[in-house]
Amino acid sequence: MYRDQKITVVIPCLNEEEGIRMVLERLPRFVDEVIVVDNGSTDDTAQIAAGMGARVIREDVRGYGRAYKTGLLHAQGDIIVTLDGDHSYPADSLSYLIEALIGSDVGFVSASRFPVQNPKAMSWKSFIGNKCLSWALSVLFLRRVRDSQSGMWIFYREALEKMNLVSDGMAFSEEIKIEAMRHARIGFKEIPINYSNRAGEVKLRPWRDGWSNLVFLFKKRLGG
Ligand SMILES: Nc1nc2c(ncn2[C@@H]2O[C@H](COP(=O)(O)OP(=O)(O)OP(=O)(O)O)[C@@H](O)[C@H]2O)c(=O)[nH]1
Ligand SMILES: [Mg+2]
Repeated sequence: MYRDQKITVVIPCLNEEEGIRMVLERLPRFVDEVIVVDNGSTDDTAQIAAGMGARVIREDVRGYGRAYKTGLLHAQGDIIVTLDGDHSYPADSLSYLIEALIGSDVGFVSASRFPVQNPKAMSWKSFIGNKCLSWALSVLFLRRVRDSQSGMWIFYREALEKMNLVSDGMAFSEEIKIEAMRHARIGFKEIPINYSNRAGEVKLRPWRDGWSNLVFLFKKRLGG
């Protein structure tokens, strides 16, 4: 519990045996529930997470969004925090991020990796891809967003009831932010965080994922 709020952390994982141990070790003790969504890993991610006390939920259909949709269905906390299993987000900074949510007038906070504090943490391809997608989102939805691809969000669970989340892929990251900012009773803001190099192998397919995210943004803009 943190300030009388039950806290759930949801972590989607595809072969993150290297990172997940470090992420779980760094999580603060006040976290009430940790859900690791195992997206068909062939390594020891699930065993390590379960051994460290996380609730492991299996989702065999691959996809970042798919993994999140399954994991979020099981979350029971008042406040949900998400992050990658690759140890790139600051798992020990949860109180700073939760305070930012509680102290604000919005229901959804996204942790922005920009401005980049450690230039080595993000490849140039990811940097350019993120900038282009963030720019496209900002222009299409008339709202400045610095980091449309951030995977660390802090939000009230009740916000989920108001959102229409359908994407199975990486575009889920933009979709949840757009849904939050468009809904008058949720509201969206970003706060900066420190970001580190990921542990383990890169899973992102920059060209394919970048392109499908861009197509998603246009479809979402046109389709409502
Ligand atoms: N790419 C990808 N990630 C998945 C999938 N299912 C679960 N994940 C997890 O979702 C999180 C985000 O994926 P990453 O590959 O780290 O994406 P990213 O953070 O944009 O890219 P990096 O900068 O390489 O970390 C990680 O914890 C993955 O293990 C999937 O189907 N594809
Ligand atoms: Mg990552």
